[in-house]
Amino acid sequence: MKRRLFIASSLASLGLVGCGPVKESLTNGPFRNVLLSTEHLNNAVIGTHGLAREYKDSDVDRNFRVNGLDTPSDATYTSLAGGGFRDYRLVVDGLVEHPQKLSLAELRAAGEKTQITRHDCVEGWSAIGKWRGVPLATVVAMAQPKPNARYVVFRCFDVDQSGQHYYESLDLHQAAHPQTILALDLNDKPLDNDHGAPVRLKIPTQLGYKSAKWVSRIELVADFKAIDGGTGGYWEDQGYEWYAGI
Ligand SMILES: Nc1nc2c(c(=O)[nH]1)N[C@H]1C(S)=C(S)[C@@H](COP(=O)(O)O)O[C@H]1N2
Ligand SMILES: [Mo]
Repeated sequence: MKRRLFIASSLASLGLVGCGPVKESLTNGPFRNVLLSTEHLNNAVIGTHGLAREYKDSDVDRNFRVNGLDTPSDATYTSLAGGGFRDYRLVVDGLVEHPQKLSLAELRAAGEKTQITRHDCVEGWSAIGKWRGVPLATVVAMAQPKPNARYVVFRCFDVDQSGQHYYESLDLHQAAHPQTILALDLNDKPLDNDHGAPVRLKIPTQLGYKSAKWVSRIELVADFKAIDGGTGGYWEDQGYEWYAGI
């Protein structure tokens, strides 16, 4: 953990990594190889079995930083947000026996849990937040993955300047981790739009970019090679590692 954060923050201080505006220099510049070679030095400490540390209420950072692409401003998202997300439905489909379209009330009724964990961005900043939501495992189980399903892909509402949608993926093992949740609340309030309302992934055992905000759809797939750049996520397509375990 310390080593990864140290590497992340030293790179960040040199301006070599970023989760937002500096994307161009990362992907096209000479630093791409530096990032890739350093990232693979970071062996997982928590791994996929261990638990991320949980904190006390008094540890919570009340001002949780906003990071990443811009909050979606397209007509669909704006009108859903305008209606307090009453018409939002989380689609769960792909390789499942029972596709789902879940309202926020249905999601909450599936069984909420709270966890106070630290979010670690690859740029070198961290923030402790109190997250409340539904274990991803619960939602995946409702849809009942078919035997050939291996990954859970998160499709997001936001797009970058070239029109590329943010997306992320986990394998079923990571998806079943007890601290991997679909968060609806941050610090005792429904997520605000900038933090990913109405539903975001929060996976404290992995780096921040895995915690996809503004999730519109969860798709179960056998592999993700055919999706966008084929590496399993928006940042992965720019060279970040798919496995971002802390
Ligand atoms: N849909 C979407 N999810 C995203 C991002 C994004 O740009 N779009 N940025 C990621 C990155 S790099 C980080 S550090 C966190 C930031 O979450 P926050 O804005 O709640 O701090 O969201 C992650 N999830
Ligand atoms: Mo990030």
